[in-house]
Amino acid sequence: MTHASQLLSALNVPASQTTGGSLQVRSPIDGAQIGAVHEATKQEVDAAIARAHEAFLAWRNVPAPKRGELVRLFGMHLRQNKAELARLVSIEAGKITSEGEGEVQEMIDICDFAVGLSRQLYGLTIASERPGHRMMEQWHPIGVVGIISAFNFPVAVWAWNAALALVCGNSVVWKPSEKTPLTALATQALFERALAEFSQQQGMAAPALSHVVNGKAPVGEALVDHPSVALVSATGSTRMGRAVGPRVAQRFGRCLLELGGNNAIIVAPTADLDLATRGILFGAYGTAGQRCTTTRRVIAHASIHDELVSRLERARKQLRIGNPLENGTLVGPLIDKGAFDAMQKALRGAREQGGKVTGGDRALEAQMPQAWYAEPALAQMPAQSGVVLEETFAPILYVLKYEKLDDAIALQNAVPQGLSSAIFTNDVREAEAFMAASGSDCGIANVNIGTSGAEIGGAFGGEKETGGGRESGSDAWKAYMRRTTNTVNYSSALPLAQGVKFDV
Ligand code: UN1
Repeated sequence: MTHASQLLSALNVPASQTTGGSLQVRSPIDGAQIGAVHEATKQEVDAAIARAHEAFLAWRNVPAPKRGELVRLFGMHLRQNKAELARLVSIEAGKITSEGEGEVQEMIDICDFAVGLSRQLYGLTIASERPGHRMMEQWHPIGVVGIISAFNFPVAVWAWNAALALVCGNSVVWKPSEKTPLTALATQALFERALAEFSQQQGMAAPALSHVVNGKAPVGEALVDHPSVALVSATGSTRMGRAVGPRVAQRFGRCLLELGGNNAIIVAPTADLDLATRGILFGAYGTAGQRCTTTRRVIAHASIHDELVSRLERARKQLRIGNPLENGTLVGPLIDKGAFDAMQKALRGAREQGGKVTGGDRALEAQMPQAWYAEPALAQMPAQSGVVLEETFAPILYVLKYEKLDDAIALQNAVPQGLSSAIFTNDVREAEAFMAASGSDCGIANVNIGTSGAEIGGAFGGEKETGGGRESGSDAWKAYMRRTTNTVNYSSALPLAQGVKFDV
């Protein structure tokens, strides 16, 4: 697919960065090789971190609204290059065109959010118990932020982290997925253009605020173990998070983990079934089931279960599978053979557990023998066990039945992951019960809308094996800063807190 090289050159990525390296990059669309990227050595990772740390030392003293100006310029470059970057996302990650564009739009949105935030890094003032004293808190930059991202959102996840980290006064070092290094290099090239413009505008030398280190696990490990990386923000599988979390904790670094999901939609008796069907269809089969927020389970009330399943079946069969760059395609390829094999294994497991499975076969093998397309699958399950408890990154929807809402909520919560969840109901009591403390245990709990496609304005992340981190909107920025509590005595006495006396 020569088109990737044209896009890379339009995005100002030097050919030397994307050819001749040991990391082969393939497009999941047809399996063709589209690049060969250099893999960073440990020394190179260390050097990038050292440069990022040096940049941080200066950047932390730049007023936050000025830091916002850099992110504003970056957002402008993203706007100007949206079509090219989005197409590269489609080619490298296999997303359909509108989802590739949506991904770049998320980057633009988070830049806008971060620019506003750069004037709103508020700390509290706190009433002191002592006369003539004042208490307050300040939020200061934390240092180098290491970002580890996954193939399925190859650039947006970096942007959620980087835009906030930069306005907060930090620098970033990015290890993208080894499956999607090209979009990372293109994003970095756009950022460097913004940085050059900013530096010229400010009359200063461009600080080395952002670095990309490509490669496999050892590159991630070098980032994770480095004492100068104050925060490691990692998105990916629970297995990856289990490896990263303790290593960062070992050196008392900070972690922001956004790991697997096993997201469910409860469909209640009063649900608008048209809406529910559409929400489930996009949630389960959009992005070929490769979002951490993908709908993996439907828990349907017995009274509407059969009707819902027949609607889903009808719609599922109409989904057009194919080249994601072609108009009308709704389901693109899986990222690679490993993903297809995992899907087949899960479907075998579902059948062994008594599930009734439709779909799931390989598609378009004759046209694209080196690529891995699959029919979306639906599995009606007798119980929630085995494969249903696992996150399989593929378009498989498990359907379960319930009688009482409490049972549905218990089922929805009875998985190890806790990212996203939803209920379709027109009963306000049910909707509120689902969102209450005793309702969904996930980081995201929606009503009459699916589990995926969250806006950047809210905090994004989840509980349990999802890792507990929150990225993106609301007050997620606080994870990228350190808090200092300041007590100032403006009296001429020295009263101790809690009334303690200590006079000689
Ligand atoms: C992910 O799959 O890693 O809610 C994140 C969504 C997107 C984010 C998905 N905004 O689907």
